[in-house]
Amino acid sequence: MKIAVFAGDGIGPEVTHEAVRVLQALDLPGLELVEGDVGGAAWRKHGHPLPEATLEIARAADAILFGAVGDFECDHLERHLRPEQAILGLRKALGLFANLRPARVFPGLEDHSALRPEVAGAIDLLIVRELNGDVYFGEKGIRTLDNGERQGWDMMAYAESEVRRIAHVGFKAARGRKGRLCSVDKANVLETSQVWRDVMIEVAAEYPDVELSHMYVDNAAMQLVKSPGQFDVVVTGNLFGDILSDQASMCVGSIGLLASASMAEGTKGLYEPIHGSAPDIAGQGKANPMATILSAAMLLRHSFGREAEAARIEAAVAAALADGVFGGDLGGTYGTTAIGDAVLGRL
Ligand code: GGG
Repeated sequence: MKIAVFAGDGIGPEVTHEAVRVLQALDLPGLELVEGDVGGAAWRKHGHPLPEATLEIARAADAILFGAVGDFECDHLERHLRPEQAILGLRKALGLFANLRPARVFPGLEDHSALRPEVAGAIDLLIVRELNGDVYFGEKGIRTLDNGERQGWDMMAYAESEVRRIAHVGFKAARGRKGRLCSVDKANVLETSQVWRDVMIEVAAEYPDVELSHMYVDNAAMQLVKSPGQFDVVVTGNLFGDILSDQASMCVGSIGLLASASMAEGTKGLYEPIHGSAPDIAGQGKANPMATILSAAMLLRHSFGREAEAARIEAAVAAALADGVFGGDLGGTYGTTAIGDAVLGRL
């Protein structure tokens, strides 16, 4: 049970530390934690955000627990040296193409000010974000136009095979839930989205028990705010999924609560909070580690089949929230360590 732990930048080390404490408290047989450098922290030490040594640790591990990357002090660097290239590089190198981002309202948070109580109880959705394609990985550059202006460009592309494999993940997930899959695209404007939609319809024929619907991304953003309870599984591309899942996090209270699993064809997975490095609160002991603790639960479930332990962690987080253990992100006063202690005490 070899787990690579890549804490990264900003609040990454603080929140990852709490998730590791939770994993260690479970007394899992054969648990081995191997740390590696990523992001701005790795660039400072090794001159690269994803050093070869870190990639080796990742390849040798059964699963990866990832904190966050992002560092303003690296803004001047060329793109391939920026901290974010660590997570993008890991996703690409390990073939992690499917990102599962569940969002549900924990008991005790229904009346939280970030929510509308009348819709809160109904929210239990899963965003399936494609992770290896789209503008993220297309060719890109900055060129000079004839009039002397600089023009930035990013190529957006999706091959049928890339859409097909994420479609299967979405349909299978919907099959294990309420049986509804909403595919989000921008097919009225983008050719990539037309291919995306065509493939979704083709794959749907293999899942007659799943109800497929389509939504333009602008409408999906609006519907998420208006009536988030209508969604079961949402499958979408890399960029739209990145944006919509941050939005979904505020439907359930805070981005500090959303965990994620990034999956490959095999069993290896990378697990991380959906939030970034939050440099404004880094090192102050203020960050909410629950999203990372919940990511550790997803790690145990998806990479090791340890459903009982995963459920124990999730129940402990839910119990802490029900008892009012709120971090600053939820308007409370609990700090990072206190939240970790509260979850550990309820395990
Ligand atoms: N834990 C998530 C994280 O560190 N995010 C920073 C980031 O730049 N992510 C890129 C992405 O998810 O698309």
